[in-house]
Amino acid sequence: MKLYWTPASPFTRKVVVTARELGLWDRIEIAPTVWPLDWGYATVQFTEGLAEANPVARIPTLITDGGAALGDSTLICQHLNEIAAGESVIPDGAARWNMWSLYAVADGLLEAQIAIRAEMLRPEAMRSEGFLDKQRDRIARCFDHIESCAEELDGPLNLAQITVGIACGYQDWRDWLGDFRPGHGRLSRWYDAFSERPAMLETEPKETPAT
Ligand SMILES: N[C@@H](CCC(=O)N[C@@H](CS)C(=O)NCC(=O)O)C(=O)O
Repeated sequence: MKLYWTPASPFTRKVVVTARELGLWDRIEIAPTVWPLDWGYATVQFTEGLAEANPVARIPTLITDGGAALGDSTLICQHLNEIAAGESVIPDGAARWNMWSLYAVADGLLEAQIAIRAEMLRPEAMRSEGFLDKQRDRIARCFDHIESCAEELDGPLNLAQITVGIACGYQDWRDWLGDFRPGHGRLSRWYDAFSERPAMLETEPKETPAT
């Protein structure tokens, strides 16, 4: 498999953490991507092969062993879960839909974080404070929701936990997003432990290398 990747992307980190936790990481070849800083508001020069494989031209994009291009992290994680031998991060039965419910909140939180990142890349005079506030409000509601059902983070490892952990990590890394901990004690304590997992430590976010 081949993964279009950068260490700065939380959606890509979700895929990498999932692959590591499922024991599939050594089956994935990395294709590093570059992102000129105007990517947030302009069409940029794409890394060779990315737009040809996935016209949406976003990462993560995974080329499966069968040659299918999967251009969405949720889809990629489902594919990885399907081919993993014995391991699973998607529970069966009733627990499955509780997991997907929490997952969708954490994934929406990631989308809001990235929307702010893109807006912050615009020249200051072009930024919309209303848009930024809307995303900040969404992030606050999502963290409040996760805190209110934090007991769901305590079971066996699943994709919702991975996504919540990555959202917390992104919030810490982009310090202009603000500290998620005040008022979220159970989530904070859970994240302190979760962030020590080897798959989390080995994928801590970094800026995209220039070349
Ligand atoms: N829903 C997509 C979102 C992917 C996404 O937004 N990726 C960002 C990086 S974190 C990207 O490639 N942005 C480049 C662009 O929008 O031009 C997923 O889950 O994979």
